[in-house]
Amino acid sequence: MFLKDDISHGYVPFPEKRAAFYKEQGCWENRTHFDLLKENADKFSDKVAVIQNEKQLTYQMLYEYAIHYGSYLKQKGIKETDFILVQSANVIEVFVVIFALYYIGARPVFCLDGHGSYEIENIAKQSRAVGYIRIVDQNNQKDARLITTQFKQPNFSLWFRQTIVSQNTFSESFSMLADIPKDFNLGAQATSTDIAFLQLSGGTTGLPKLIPRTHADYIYSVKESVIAAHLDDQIKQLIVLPVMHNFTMSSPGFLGVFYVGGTVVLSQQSHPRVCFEIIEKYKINQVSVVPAIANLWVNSESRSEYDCSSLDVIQVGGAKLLPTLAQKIVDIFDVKLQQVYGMAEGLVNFTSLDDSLEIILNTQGKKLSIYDEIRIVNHKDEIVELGRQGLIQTRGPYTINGYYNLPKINRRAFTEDGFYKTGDIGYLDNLGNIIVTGREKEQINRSGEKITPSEIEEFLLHHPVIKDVCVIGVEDQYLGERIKALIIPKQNDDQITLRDIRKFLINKNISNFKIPDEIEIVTDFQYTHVGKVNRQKL
Ligand code: OOB
Repeated sequence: MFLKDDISHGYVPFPEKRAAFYKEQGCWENRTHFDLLKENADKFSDKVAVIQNEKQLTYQMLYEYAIHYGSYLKQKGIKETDFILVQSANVIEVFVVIFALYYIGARPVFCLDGHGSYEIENIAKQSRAVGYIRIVDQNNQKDARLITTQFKQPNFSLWFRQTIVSQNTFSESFSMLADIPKDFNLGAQATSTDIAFLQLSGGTTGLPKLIPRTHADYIYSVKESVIAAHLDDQIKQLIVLPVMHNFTMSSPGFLGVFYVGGTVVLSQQSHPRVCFEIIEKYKINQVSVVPAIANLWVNSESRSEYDCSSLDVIQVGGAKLLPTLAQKIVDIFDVKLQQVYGMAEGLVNFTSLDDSLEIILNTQGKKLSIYDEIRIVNHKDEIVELGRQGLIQTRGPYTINGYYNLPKINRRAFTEDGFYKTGDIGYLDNLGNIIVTGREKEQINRSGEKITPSEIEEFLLHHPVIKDVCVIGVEDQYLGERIKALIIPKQNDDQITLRDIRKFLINKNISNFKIPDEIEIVTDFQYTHVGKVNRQKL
């Protein structure tokens, strides 16, 4: 069943035939995210689900808080199927908020903590969200005030805005619940094939690309990821990447840990000392990072000061992991490495924990589901010979069929037979492992954060002394890629510094991670034979 309202707002459902097939094969189960939490509360009751510093939640507490906060949201006027923006640091309260929304059948729109009011406003417009919940860390309160005052209220029928400050205890964070009775009858759940939430595609621009994931397709990807990552109830996972990211949520992520009744421990920082201390203290056995963090950790002198011997698996994904760094991770941490190549649009690939070291170091592994279809094509969409490099396209039981509310972009991003054009370049070996070698899409991958160059260029063209600008990604030892702006000034003697540029962009309220790391003043760009700036050459 698909909601009429969603269809009229541009949700592209799975084609009937494929949907029937995935159901028949048992991929899609008839349960929602809230059903999962309810089952977990019954099964794992007093087991600790989440820890952040001195705070912790058992499965039963998480369930009850979610119902309590959901009752509060409902009283505030949030209705079933409403889209609510959720922006959060890596704090424990976020889990309560997400499951509270699922409880009342509302749908979170997952924003990144780093997003500024510019992005938040665009995401609100695109999703037609009727509310915004910002969860901040104690250290971060100034930033929260900034966002809520700068944010212009869009013209919606209801605009609910709320900031939860993560304080010492839950009752302080959720002090608004004091007078609200917990009402177990208030919940109005979605069905499993409804949109559960919207996630953002990498490089969110003025027109954010929103990814609608259904309960059934997402839970299926979690269930398969649990198998691929060999999770069981002994899992103690450190969360260091942003909680709202797809990798952190489902590959296997915290949902995978909840699925088996394990424990997640949150860190707000990726600094080696901070993370090593948590690993030692809680005997963490699994963590997922991007290559830039892995690089920081393997090169950290503080490594020998902490006992990280509890670590069994380090997962690395989100950006290309070079084999030399991969080898260092295995040697220095004495762990199993698991490479993960995935995308918020759906498809995820894992190396197997039982693969040979050769495969683990050099490939991004195999597709998660036997029903995933991956094809490598040339520019005419023709399938190339096995082992040949080309464009990666995919469709399957948990890959979307279109972005939300973007019919024009969908015509370019998906093929007629429903394959998503990932924009990545790579090849398959004869064992079915994928090797990602590059990308065609105009995107910078800075420590796993995706940036669209044209968006930054657009902003900079409004700078009073800039005549023309080209933003590119350049290789960086620590970040993978850093952002460089090549600038042609209006007058030869115009003075432009990196500080000016940063200040100018900060004033536009865009995410910090999109701000150039470097600038170069040039007199001209290099062009391709069709007159486009030759980014590759630059
Ligand atoms: C993950 O998701 P997104 O949506 O932030 O980014 C997806 C893009 C991919 O299309 C690819 O360009 C790049 O990030 N990427 C990789 C990679 N993993 C992602 N490029 C090379 N090697 C890898 N291992 O980044 C994401 C979602 C779920 C699980 C893991 C990562």
